[in-house]
Amino acid sequence: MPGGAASGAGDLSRAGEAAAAAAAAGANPAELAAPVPLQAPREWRAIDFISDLHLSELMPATFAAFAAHLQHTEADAVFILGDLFELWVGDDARREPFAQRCVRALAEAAQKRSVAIMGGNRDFLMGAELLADCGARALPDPTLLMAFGQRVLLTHGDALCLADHAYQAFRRQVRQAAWLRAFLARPLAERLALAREIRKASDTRRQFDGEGSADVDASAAVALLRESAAPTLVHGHTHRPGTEAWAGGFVRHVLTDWDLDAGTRAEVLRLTPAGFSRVPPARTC
Ligand SMILES: [Mn+2]
Repeated sequence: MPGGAASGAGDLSRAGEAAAAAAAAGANPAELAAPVPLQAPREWRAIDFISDLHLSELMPATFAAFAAHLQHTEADAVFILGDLFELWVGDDARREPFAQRCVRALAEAAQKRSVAIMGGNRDFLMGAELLADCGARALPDPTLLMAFGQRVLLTHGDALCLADHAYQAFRRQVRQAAWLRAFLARPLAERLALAREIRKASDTRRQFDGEGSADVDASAAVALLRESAAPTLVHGHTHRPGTEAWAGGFVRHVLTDWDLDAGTRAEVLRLTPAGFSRVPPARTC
């Protein structure tokens, strides 16, 4: 990596190469690797799932609710399933003022409970340096969580929106090692400008998110669930929260996005030994 533009780029390049090799093998239409198993510690009694907070300095109320939840939730763990950030342009951005506030909130929470973070389509460039600063565990996409005797498949969701061919082509492109290297070699200021542009330019936004009408492909999702011997899928990305039963005894829980600035949306999906429930974010006492 000439000039050391981003010291986390080596890991990302290797990940990109592995993804490209897997894609070339052509076995998995969703281009998802095999789920990585994760066993919850026996003493845990509750796990929170959230996603799609799209944090930026332009959403102070959303950030405040997120920070309060991290601090005050009664859960033993908070699992963030992608798109925590509006756009993450590389770990060298972690010293930007707003990123520092996010890092502090996460690191403080990580002193009290387990914090695990999965990359989404907006922040898949989050790397080991950021996660180390946050005291957070990396959650690969997909992850097979085993907790309270249940097997639950966790994914951001974008990789399963198969009908959106344009988005899938874009996704393949931006996860290739050469693209990642070239992108991370661009000056930080230029990458941060892209992060600002994505909020204003709907074309750019659509490129990164795919078509808003796209949904997870149920048959691909069920195939993945079958392979994992997991009856339950939890994902975000589509911003269409709800719980849906699929044929064969499968269930999916879709997380809501958070917006307490322009909107009134914020919700936590909680797993306990009694099952799943949806609860409002914990607030400052
Ligand atoms: Mn997303």
